Amino acid sequence: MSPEGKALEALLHENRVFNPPQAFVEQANIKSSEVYGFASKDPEAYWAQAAGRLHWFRRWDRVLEWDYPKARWFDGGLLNVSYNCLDRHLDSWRRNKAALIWEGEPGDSCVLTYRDLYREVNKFAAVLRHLGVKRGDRVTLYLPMIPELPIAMLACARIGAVHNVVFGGFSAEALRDRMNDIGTKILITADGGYRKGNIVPLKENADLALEQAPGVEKVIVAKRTGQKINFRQGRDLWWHELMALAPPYSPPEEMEAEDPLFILHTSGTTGKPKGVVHTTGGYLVGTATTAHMVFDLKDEDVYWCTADIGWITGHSYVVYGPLANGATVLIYEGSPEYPRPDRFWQIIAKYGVTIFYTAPTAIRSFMRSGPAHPARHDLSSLRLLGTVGEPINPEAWVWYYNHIGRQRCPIVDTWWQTETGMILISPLPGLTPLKPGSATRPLPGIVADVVDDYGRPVPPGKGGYLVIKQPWPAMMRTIYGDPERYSRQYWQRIPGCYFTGDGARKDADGYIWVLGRVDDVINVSGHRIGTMEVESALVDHQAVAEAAVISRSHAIKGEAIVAFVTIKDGIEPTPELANELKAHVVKKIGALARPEEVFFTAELPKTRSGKIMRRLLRDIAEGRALGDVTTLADPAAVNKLRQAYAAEEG
Ligand code: 7RM
Repeated sequence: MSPEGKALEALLHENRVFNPPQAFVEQANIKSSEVYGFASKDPEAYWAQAAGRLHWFRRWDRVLEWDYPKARWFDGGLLNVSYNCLDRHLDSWRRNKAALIWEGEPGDSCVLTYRDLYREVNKFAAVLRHLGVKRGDRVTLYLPMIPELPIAMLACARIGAVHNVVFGGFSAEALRDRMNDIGTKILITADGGYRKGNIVPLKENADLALEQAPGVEKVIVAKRTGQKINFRQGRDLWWHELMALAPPYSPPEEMEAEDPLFILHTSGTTGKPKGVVHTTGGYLVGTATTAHMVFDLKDEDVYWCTADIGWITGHSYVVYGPLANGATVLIYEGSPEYPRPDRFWQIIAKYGVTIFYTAPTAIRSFMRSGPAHPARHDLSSLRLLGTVGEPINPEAWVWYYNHIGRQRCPIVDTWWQTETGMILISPLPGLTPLKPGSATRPLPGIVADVVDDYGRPVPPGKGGYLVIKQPWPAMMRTIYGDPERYSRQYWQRIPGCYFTGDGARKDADGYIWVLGRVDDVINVSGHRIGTMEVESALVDHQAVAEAAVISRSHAIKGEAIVAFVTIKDGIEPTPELANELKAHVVKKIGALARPEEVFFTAELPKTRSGKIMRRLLRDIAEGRALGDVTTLADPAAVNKLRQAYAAEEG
């Protein structure tokens, strides 16, 4: 870090402001900014009120016990997450309301009402109990996006078992490591799943993983594709056969607020994946209340978050937050591009989706295939859009606003992490004027700031580290099996604060602009530049679809900027265009950010959740052997890219 504690220079400035449309304001769940004042004056009273959204078997004794960096929320309280997401809705007219609308990639579909979902969850809870699963036992779920996945999660929650969802796109090794890390006894998987018209061989992967996961006693297999699989007698059991014998009711356990609900692994920049532990009470209070405020959920909504349930976004905002609110949730199994690039728009029109929440990387790929695809479909049901996962460049924001929201829908740019469990920084859609590219302000009850290495707030407009200064209910409680790493990595880096690992700047209005991970920072001639800012400038050029910027060592400047650029269909990747792009960055940011090199590529290396793996691009630019590629969506593409880069470098 620099001696003055100067963390990051913020160079891009976006001045457009979009006010919430009057029609939206009038019907919004949160109409008055008083909630911010109330929450900051008396945070515990605010969170107690939020907890009042839930059903508690026993009320908590204390809202918060904060023994830095250990938090206990709603201690003494007893509740059950599946009871809150299901049972209590059955006492109302919602019993026959659609809870899940499910669409398979091949075009099959089904609807589960709250009553249906309740019945399936009860039966599966009974199945798990019958197999000897008890409170606190860990259960791994390795499933496609089919109803069995949320059913199994809610069934675990019902009996107090701790679920560990492993994204269905992960490999056998990744599954094995995660199961062994947490000591799983039961694995729930499927024969296969559909993706881009192909079958993902989940059971085959699971069989490989199980060869080196001796602690797993039983494997429950849901039938999705019907393809031939190996079945080991005594260990493997069919989901449908177990369910056929299960009783229709299985009582919910009364869980302590601080009992763990799930473990979800997240990859750090280095080292093995961390098992992030989330608990019962605080997590559900946090996700239920933010789903209500940020997505403005109403009973009439058809809500669609496109994230896979295997990521935190799917846990918090496909399953728990929306179902705790009694919402109708759409789940789509497959790829946005199958069978054609307009599948999402076709689904929105088919079901009359009102709230649509997706990732910037998806939006940029929609931009690339062009506005004609959404233009062909009736998207008039949409009333609110959201984004999550990475900073959204203003051009993509404005495209989303114009071509998907058709200038009617506010966009909630929601900043949060696996570790935070719930959205922490986001607009409230009926209240907050929007600036494209900014997640705007911390939600009520959240205290966030931008600071230097010593924890001192940096002046407006200056870059620094994004930190959170007060505990919040859905915060991670520990890393499974490694409490020391929890303290060190998140709470000791900046004195007194939760360290997010993100760089940000705050503008004069107090709006936060997330600049990306601080390990994605480049230091050119003493200027620390967020790679995202350069990327944003590149994507601002009409020829560019997507850009990833990294640095390689440079004798004079310390580091030099290398831009990997994907251009739009039908445009030629010429040396002239490369020069034009360099000039464009200079125009948008300044000469200090001028890329040394612009390298055109058809594909950028991405994780399966769509995050660009800049670490691999750095390896390529430095001519090093590639590091760990096991989390890549397409490991072959990165090798081609490396060869092409080496050839051009001569
Ligand atoms: C929800 C999720 C967390 C990291 C986080 C940021 C980046 C997420 C935004 C964002 C800018 C956003 N969890 N990030 N949301 N950056 N604006 N709205 O993605 O654990 O997988 O990733 O993602 O860098 O630290 S995550």
